[in-house]
Amino acid sequence: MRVLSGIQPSGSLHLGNYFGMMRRMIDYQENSELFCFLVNYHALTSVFDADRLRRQTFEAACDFLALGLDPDKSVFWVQSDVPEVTELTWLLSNITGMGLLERCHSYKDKTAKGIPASHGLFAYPVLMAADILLFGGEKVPVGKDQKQHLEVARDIAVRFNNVYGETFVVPEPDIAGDVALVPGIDGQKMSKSYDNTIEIFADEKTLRKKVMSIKTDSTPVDEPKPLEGNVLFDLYALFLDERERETLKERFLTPGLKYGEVKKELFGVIYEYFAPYRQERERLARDKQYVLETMQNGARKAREAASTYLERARHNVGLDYRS
Ligand code: AQP
Repeated sequence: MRVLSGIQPSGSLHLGNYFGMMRRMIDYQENSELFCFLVNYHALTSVFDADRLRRQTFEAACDFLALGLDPDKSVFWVQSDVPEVTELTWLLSNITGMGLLERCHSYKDKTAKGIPASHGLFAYPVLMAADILLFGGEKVPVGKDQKQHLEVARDIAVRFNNVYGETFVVPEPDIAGDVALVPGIDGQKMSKSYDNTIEIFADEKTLRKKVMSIKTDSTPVDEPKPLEGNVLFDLYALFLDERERETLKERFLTPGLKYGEVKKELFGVIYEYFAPYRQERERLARDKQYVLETMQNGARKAREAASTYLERARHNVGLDYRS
């Protein structure tokens, strides 16, 4: 089974990225053919500072490797190292109806948040479809926020196959129920562009500050706390197994619980959870050459896999006029 997914180096990677996608991807490498990539072309829709994009791309590579992505067991690369994806985007664009893209809520959400309403942002789901179809991705682990984009990718694959004959694998989304949408510290979806994230590798001081500023309701201490829409509860639960979650539920429902104390506790839990990876993260950040070589090797493998699907697509649409 070919499992494939990408992540934008549009800012520091956060708990939403980790639980929605990264951790699950790393688990998949044990028993699947894993294709994982950093989508820096996508990040161009919201990052307009070249140095920042370079730095964040490198840092995202360090994050993934430190957390356990094994470049020998998987194909791990930077999107722009396989520029064929932009050619496929064009082929797909011509069979993608405007209505399909106009329905995408991510475009509306992002422009409402001040991200420029560019053609790139509007066409984002077509590039994402190309990312998946170019490598024959069968299963795509994503957070719930990407569900609609996955449906668009499926629609595009089906339509292309109908118009030009069997060309692409139709991908299946893989969305884990319990971590489907991780809230940010303000209660909206945790997102790099909403400035509401808890970063995976934040330093101790920043992490503490972020956790202490998680939005809570004003229920008096001596009353049971609501669980529905409780950001503090939802974030804490990410780090617990089922039994521990039940215990946390009981604590919230028992009068006397102080949000401030739970926040301090949660800070410790998050810090400890990622502590084993911190040293490796720091080592990788210093070993730029190793990281860059790793990404280069990954790009070579990805390019090889891409050629099968791109050649087939070029042939099926009739670009190979010499044949
Ligand atoms: N809050 C979230 N909960 C669950 N999953 C999430 N993901 C992102 N945020 C959450 C999942 O992480 C993967 C990579 O996401 P991405 O960086 O490619 O794009 P995104 O979904 O748009 O993430 P951000 O942080 O919101 O980035 P910006 O702000 O730059 O657009 C995806 O599988 C996503 O579902």
